[in-house]
Amino acid sequence: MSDGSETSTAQPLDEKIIELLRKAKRVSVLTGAGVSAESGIPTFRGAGGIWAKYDYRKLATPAGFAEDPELVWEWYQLRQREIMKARPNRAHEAISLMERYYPEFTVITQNIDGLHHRAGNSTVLELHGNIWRMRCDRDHALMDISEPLDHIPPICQCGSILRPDVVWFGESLPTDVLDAASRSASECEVMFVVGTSAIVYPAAALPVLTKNSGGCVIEVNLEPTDVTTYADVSLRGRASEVLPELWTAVVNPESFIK
Ligand code: BV8
Repeated sequence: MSDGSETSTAQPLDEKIIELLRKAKRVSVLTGAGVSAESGIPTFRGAGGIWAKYDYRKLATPAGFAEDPELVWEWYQLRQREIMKARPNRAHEAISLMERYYPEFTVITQNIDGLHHRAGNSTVLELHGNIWRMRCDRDHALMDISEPLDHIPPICQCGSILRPDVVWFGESLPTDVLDAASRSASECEVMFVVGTSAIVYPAAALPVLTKNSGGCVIEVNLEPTDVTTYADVSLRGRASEVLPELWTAVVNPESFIK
C-alpha cells in the first residue's frame, strides 16, 4: 500500500476512455476526504487520520452527542477552524471545470467542508451534511453559520440543544439527497471516484450502481480500495495532480500521451 509519497502516476489513459470522456453527456463525481487532503483538511482513515486520534463513538454518533454535546461541538469547531483556513485545491478546481463542460454533471460528496461549492460547483449532493449548518432535532429549525460559534452548545429557541447538520454513524442519510445521488449514479455514463476509502455505506454503494448500470468507473486514489477491484480505470496518485492532468488530456487532445 503506497504511503502517498510518490508523485502523480497518472498513467496515460486508454484512448477509448479519453474519447468516452470527451463525448459523455452525463458525468458524476463521488468524492471523499482525500479530495480535500491537499487543502490541509485531515482524512479519516490511514496515517494521521481523524479516527486514529478520536473515538468516532464519542464524536460522530447520536449517543456520543447525547452524552456530551459540548465535546462534540468542540470537535466540530476545531474542524471548522481548519476548514476556514483551507482553500479549494487543484482537484476541486478540475472538478469545477468539468461542470462547465458536461451537459449533466453532479458532484456527490461525503465531505462536509463545502469546498466543492467554494470551487464553483453548483450541483453538489452533500450525502453527510455540511459543517456550516446546524439544526434542531425537535422543531427541525435549520440555521447556516459562517464561523465557529461564541457559545456552545447552541440552544434552539424551543429550548432544545442544536446539533451540527451532519449525518452521524447509525443515522440515515437525507432521503432526497440519497435518492438524487442514486439516480445520478445509475444514469451517468462515467463516475469519477476521488479520494474515498469506500468503507462507509451507503456512499460506497454508489459506484457499484454506476457499474451495474453499464457506466464507466474511474478511480483516483493514493491507494487501492474496494472500488479498485471493479473500476474500469484506477489512477494512483494525488487527486490535485492526477485530476488536472487527466482533464488536460480530455480537453487538449494534443496533450494525450499514447
Ligand atoms: C446508515 C460524519 C442506515 C460527518 C461520517 C452499525 C450501526 C449503524 C450503522 C452501521 C453499522 N455498521 C455499519 C453501518 C453502516 C455505517 C458504515 O458504513 N460504517 C462503516 C464504518 C462500516 N454507515 C452509517 O452509519 C451511515 N448511515 O447506514 O444509515 C442505518 C441507520 C441505522 C442503523 C443502521 C443503518 C452514515 C454514514 C455517515 C457517517 N458519518 N462522518 C463528519 O463529521 O464528517 S463518516 C466519515 O467517513 C466522513 O463522512 C467521511 O466522508 C466518510 C468516508 O470516509 P472517506 O471520505 O472515504 O475518507 P477516508 O479518510 O476514509 O479515506 C480517504 C481516502 O482518500 C483514502 O483512501 C486515502 O488513500 C485517499 N487519499 C488521501 N489523500 C489523497 C487521497 N486520494 C487522492 N489524493 C489525495 N491527496
